[in-house]
Amino acid sequence: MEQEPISLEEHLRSAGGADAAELTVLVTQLAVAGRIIARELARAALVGQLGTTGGTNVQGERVKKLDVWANDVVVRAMEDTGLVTTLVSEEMAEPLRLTTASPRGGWVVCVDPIDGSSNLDVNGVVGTIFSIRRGQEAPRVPPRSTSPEAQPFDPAVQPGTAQVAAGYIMYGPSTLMVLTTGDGVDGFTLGPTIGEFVRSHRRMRIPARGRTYSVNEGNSSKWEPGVRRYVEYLRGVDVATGRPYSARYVGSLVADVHRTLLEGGIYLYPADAGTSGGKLRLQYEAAPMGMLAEQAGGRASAGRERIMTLQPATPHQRVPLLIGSPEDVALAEDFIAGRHR
Ligand code: AFP
Repeated sequence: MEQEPISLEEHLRSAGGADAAELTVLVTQLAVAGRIIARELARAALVGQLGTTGGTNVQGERVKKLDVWANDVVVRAMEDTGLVTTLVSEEMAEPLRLTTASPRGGWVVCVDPIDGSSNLDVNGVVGTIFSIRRGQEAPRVPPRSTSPEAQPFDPAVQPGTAQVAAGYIMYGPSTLMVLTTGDGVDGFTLGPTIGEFVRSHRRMRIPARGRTYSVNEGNSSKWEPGVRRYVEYLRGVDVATGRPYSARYVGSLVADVHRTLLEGGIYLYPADAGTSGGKLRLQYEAAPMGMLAEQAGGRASAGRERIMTLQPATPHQRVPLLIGSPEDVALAEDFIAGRHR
């Protein structure tokens, strides 16, 4: 624990740089939304907030009451900043376009208000995932083509490399925000008495290799052969390579990636064989987790390419995800490419 407790706001302000002031407002507002969501989760069963709304979202998933409720909390928090031009959310079919007074051109926020919704009614760990990008296109060389068929810049669909900040808020035994603004990864625990996020995990680094793998093995019959061989390899017995790995799967990306960042190993959500999609959404699941993993010394891959450089075609585009320790992700890619049998 640090000698002097450092609050989230102090940490952000000390980052410096032209964006620090506005980023501090955006991230501390997300922290406020996180505190409100944490309180509601704690009392949800007492106030009829468990269960579904009866509707489905743009992903075709049954919507939980808390999915919609948490989305409203995040939308209000971002609107109140006056800094956001575009809000992409798992719970909104179309991006929300807002006007901004930001002298820096405004910001785009992509968010999964409740990640791991299937855990809500069983009192399991869930989280909020967020990703912050610029509202205006950064100068590029060569400049974007102006020909009629060229895609105009759309702030709602940008690659992971456009992220200025990314993080998640994990609602577990403690409420914890894990954040990067492009200079390493830090964790902030919500002090239950002071109601402030205080830095508790300084400069998090993922181990080069782990002993744990995290995947929904129920889908294994749908995986491509390379993925199946890789998971079979992890279950093989070989002391020298630390196998068999232990299997851990919470069903919430936030919980499974958080454990992986701290203890090493790999989380996978592969695509079904013959499809490129996978389940996880690029903009508010894979890309923010990818930035965190890379900033902590890890890797994030779609199997054959780096997650962070993928250009989404739509706000809710899905991608396969392999994320975790650099050596584990590299080995998984070798199996997928057939370089390892
Ligand atoms: P929800 O937020 O819709 O529950 O999805 C959770 C998630 O996107 C991710 O958090 C989990 O790792 C993964 O999906 C769980 O998916 P399966 O239930 O198919 O294993």
